[in-house]
Amino acid sequence: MTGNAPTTEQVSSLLDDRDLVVVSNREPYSHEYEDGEVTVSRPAGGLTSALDPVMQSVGGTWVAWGSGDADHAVTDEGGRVGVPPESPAYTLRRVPLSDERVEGYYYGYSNQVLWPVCHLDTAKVNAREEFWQQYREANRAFADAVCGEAGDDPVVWFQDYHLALAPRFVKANRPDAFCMQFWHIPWPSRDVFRACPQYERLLEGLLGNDLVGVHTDAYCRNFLDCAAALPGATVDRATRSVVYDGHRTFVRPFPLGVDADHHRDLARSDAASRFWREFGDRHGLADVAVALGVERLDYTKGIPERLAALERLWETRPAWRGELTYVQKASVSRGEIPAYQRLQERVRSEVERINDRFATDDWQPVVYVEDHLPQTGLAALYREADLCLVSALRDGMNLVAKEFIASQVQDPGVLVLSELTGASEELGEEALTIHPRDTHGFADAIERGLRLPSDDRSRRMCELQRQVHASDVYAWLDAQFRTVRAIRRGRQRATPPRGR
Ligand code: GDG
Repeated sequence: MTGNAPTTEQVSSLLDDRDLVVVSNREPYSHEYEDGEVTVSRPAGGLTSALDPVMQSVGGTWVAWGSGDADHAVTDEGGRVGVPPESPAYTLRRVPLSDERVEGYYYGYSNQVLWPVCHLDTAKVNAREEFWQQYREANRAFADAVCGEAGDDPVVWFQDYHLALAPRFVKANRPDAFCMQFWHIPWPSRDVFRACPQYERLLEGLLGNDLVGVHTDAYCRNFLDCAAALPGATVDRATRSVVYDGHRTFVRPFPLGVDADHHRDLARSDAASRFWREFGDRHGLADVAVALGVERLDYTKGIPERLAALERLWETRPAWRGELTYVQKASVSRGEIPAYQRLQERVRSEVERINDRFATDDWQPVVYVEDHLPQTGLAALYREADLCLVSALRDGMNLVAKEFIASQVQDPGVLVLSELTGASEELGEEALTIHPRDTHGFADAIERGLRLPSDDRSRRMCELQRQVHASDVYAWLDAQFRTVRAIRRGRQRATPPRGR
């Protein structure tokens, strides 16, 4: 946690000292068996590692799927365990889900229906009836766990698209709860959202919240358009709110940021320098320009489109052969789903083909890494890269772009950014903006980035860093908790005092 993190007093006062219950699919700590011993995995993702210190300081409850194989061996009879394990500061309540439920709820409905719909790829939707049943049941299980844990008047904060139905289930049981949800992926237009057969049920579930947060203004408008078409719902665009079933839900953009100070410090660390010395030597990166891509192997991230632009560059501007190496850090993700398996095969075979086509005795065009890197390793790649290429076909925000910016502690690099990311709303002016399917324009932008004069690079990076530090993950938390307080104050004023 860095100096920008809110103090216990700040968070508690914004929440009026009410209990905070965070609910997410992934858990912040998981217990696994390793050679018969129980070991603990630490928070990994950006969001988990930002919320964990907040939870440690305010001490609430985190409800999540217990996915580790030793998870249920260390909990009490109610599924609870204190975390962090060495000095417990808050309660992790683990929700057990059978393999069949995970298959249908997570790999099925969440990632083969909601994910493609929200990323505007409706051809990939696989709307099997049993996926929906499992999604409903899993949401019911999360909601039951929340109701079992929450004290009086809690603030319950749901994360993401895995939990669209849970807020209404919670609200039905616990009308005293203030329910809020952050939707981390894009919210599509109404026409696209209707590709999902249960779109009305999903909206009803989400409108059980008091506050729904999305990354951008555009997603906020799309959400209101969808709600306006729900029978029985009334949308008030002036207050950006929806009244449904007698209850008002506010919808607001809260662009997520990263812990920028932390990423800057990682990039300055000795461990990052050591990592780079070894990595750079192994892959012959000392005397070439380096372009970098970092992502899960997901069809929304535009990896084949990026490889096509790089191939075009090496093909039409051969001076860059031997001068520019592209490093692709790719993590296997959702490998049980056929569309993801196809993408993995396609990316690996394209990398091989491009390397076969252009490689020389002492130069390899694409360095492809699937290993999970330590944070310092990733920081080293960000720091040393001359270009970061983000070419998503759709992306709710894209934190890689922001992590790259925060890690520019030496000679500043250049961000090449897809206009189809949420991040483009904030960073598009100082990044080199591309359309990922315009191969020619994309190749031009790569070359332009490589030739950008140093004063132009510094000016752009300075502005980008100002932006990323000003809108970091703690500003994101603060904006949401302030909105919670404003909504609650507004409601208290609207309620006539009792007994008069
Ligand atoms: C979803 C939305 C939205 C990757 N490889 C390694 C590693 N990573 C970390 C990165 C970054 C994270 O993974 C990826 O975050 P993104 O935001 O780019 O993408 P999604 O996973 O799709 O996230 C997205 C986000 O939610 C938050 O709301 O921005 O639009 O799709 O933090 O650093 N980290 C380490 N080693 C790796 O090898 N340590």
